[in-house]
Amino acid sequence: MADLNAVKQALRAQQIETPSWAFGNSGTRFKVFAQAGVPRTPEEKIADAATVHRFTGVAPSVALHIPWDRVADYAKLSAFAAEHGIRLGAINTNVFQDDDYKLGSVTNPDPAVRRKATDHLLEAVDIMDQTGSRDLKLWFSDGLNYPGQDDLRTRQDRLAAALREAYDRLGDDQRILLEYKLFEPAFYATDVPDWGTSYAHCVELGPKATVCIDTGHHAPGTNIEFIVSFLLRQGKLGAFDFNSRFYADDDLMAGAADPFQLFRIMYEIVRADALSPSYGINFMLDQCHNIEAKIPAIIRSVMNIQEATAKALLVDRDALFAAQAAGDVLEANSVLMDAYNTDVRPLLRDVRVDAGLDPDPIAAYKRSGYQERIVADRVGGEQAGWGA
Ligand code: PSV
Ligand code: MN
Repeated sequence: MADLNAVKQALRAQQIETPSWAFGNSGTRFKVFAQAGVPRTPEEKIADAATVHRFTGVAPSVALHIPWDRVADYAKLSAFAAEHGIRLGAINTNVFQDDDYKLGSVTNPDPAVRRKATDHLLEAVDIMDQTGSRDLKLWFSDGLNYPGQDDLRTRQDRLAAALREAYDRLGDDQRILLEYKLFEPAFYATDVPDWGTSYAHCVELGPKATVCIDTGHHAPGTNIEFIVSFLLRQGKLGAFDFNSRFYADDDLMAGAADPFQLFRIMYEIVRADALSPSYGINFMLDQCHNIEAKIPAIIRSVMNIQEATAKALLVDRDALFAAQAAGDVLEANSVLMDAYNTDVRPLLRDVRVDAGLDPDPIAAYKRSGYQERIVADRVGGEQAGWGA
């Protein structure tokens, strides 16, 4: 049996990073449905992220995306976050929205465009120096739409060169998180399409480069927990971008589409004793709330991850390992399923009450009047949005 006190302690210590862009407007290429009260500035996004932390107690940092969150003084922004009880987390780069990047950023055939893109990565490390962020998160939309459009192999060389420059610019306590994505916006070939490509580049770079798994970036049916377990064994899993998908990169609330998959992922984390913040994995969300209210959707995502984690912590590992060693297929599966089928909501309510929080974060948020306040206050100016 899992030790209930240890389970509670682990849940209390868990940390989940929210993404600044999830608080802003987002949509599909067909329509962005704007919502009242959406932040207009990085400071307002930070205030919303702090609100998620206030009600959940486990979301003490917010990731920034540059240039969406560009400010004149990042040290001041960091102090602003601290005043609100949170800190600035990963710095996400954006080399996918300028006209120059039509044929790629760091893998573009034009050396001037590659220089511009690489300079942006270096600028992001300058920002990290000011915000105190540890993580530089890199995602490249680079790829090809048509066979023959460019040379697949040369593009890997260009990618490696840019990564090397960024890596060499890192401080002692900073690291690269290299994210992969199967497709989109490129439809034929993406330059970092899968974990193997990301892993190989990270190994070539050195110990300060690790893989970021965005759960929405795989082919349907991919066994993500296998990737998690493999990368953990290699010491190369740096971060998650959690979200849910039904078809492609849907960016829905974590745990909404496939809570069982999220449980299986969290089991591998628990299995490797990698849950504690001291292990160094950055458990981030990367979501877009196109039709649902944003702050409660983010709170719900945090709660879903907590539930998957609680179930993973409840797995009776002695019984599981014994059944596995005995080759008892049915028993091993049943031990795992017992944990998954446990209703952990009462346990999590206890954990929250012990931490001085409301047991029901969404109800508490609704009662707090925060939503009404931001709707009343945030009038005029331009709402923040994905891509704005
Ligand atoms: C790309 O789809 C991605 O997952 C990367 O993490 C980007 O930085 C993020 O989405 C932007 O929303
Ligand atoms: Mn992502």
